[in-house]
Amino acid sequence: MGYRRRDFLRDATVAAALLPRLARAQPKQPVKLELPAVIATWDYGVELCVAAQKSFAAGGDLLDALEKGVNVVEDDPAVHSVGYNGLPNEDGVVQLDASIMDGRGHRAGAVGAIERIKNPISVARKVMEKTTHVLIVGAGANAFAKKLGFKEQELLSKEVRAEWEASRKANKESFWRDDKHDTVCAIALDAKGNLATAVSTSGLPNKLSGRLGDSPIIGAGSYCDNDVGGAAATGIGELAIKNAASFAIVERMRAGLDPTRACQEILDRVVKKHPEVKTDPRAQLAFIAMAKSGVVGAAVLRPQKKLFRYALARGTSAAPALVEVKPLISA
Ligand code: SD4
Repeated sequence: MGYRRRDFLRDATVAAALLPRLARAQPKQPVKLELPAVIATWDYGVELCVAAQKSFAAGGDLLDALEKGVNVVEDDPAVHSVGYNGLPNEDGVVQLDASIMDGRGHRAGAVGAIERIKNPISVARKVMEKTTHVLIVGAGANAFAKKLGFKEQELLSKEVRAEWEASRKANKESFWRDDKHDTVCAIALDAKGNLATAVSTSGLPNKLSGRLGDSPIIGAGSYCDNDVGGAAATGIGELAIKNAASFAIVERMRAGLDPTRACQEILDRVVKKHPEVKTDPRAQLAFIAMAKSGVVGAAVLRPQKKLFRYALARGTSAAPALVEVKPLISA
């Protein structure tokens, strides 16, 4: 049967009716975000991003940019709970944890409970690059660092020691303040689309000697997959470890969630598994994430004295933005 004028008119009418819908159904052009991109936790994330941008601008590799950025925070005496002037454990000793993960080759390195070395992220990078291991802890980590020429030094300033000693005399608990949640976490995406993550911390104040938090545990404190994205955590490390939080966030992104939804979903899951966190004002947990596209996201459990914000740098010259994150619960 031939194609008649009547058929043509019918098809043309149907097509015309469908047109707006078809136009709407066109796949959206993905917005091209400027690269490299760096996201980093807390307000000092700005200084981290600026150092990383400088490194990228000077031709530095993805890992150089992340390491240099984290080093700036580790070196900053005003930042408690990371590197120099970090918060001591129950014995008055600063024990630091750090990890780095390179999406290229899915490589990782970490150190735990390392002492007297102000830049544990740099030691973690050496673990990744110079050994077949992922995690070295305690005296072994110190010996490894020493062999590579890292200088040992006192990490505790007089002021923080005095504060810690005073709290021992008064009430141990008083050493805890919610403004001391400030592990540095950073995720970078270079112009070639490669991802890496880095985390560095002195961990929870007054922790038991030898306690490792989530920060040196790949999959808990940080994780990245070059095909999908990266994620990292700050807050009560035990919660992040028990829920393999960073790994879980990346897997939710792999399933198609945007970084913010992925972070929120895993935070929801933590709350469901540990309902006590809803009423414990000390229970804090926050995540940052970046997808392979450069889209970023974050989530935080509760408000605290120091707002949870992240710094975000796009490109190598624009000043990083500071973005506030709305808490999941209100108190
Ligand atoms: C830890 N997650 O050792 C770290 C502490 C932290 O903000 O992030 N504080 O459990």
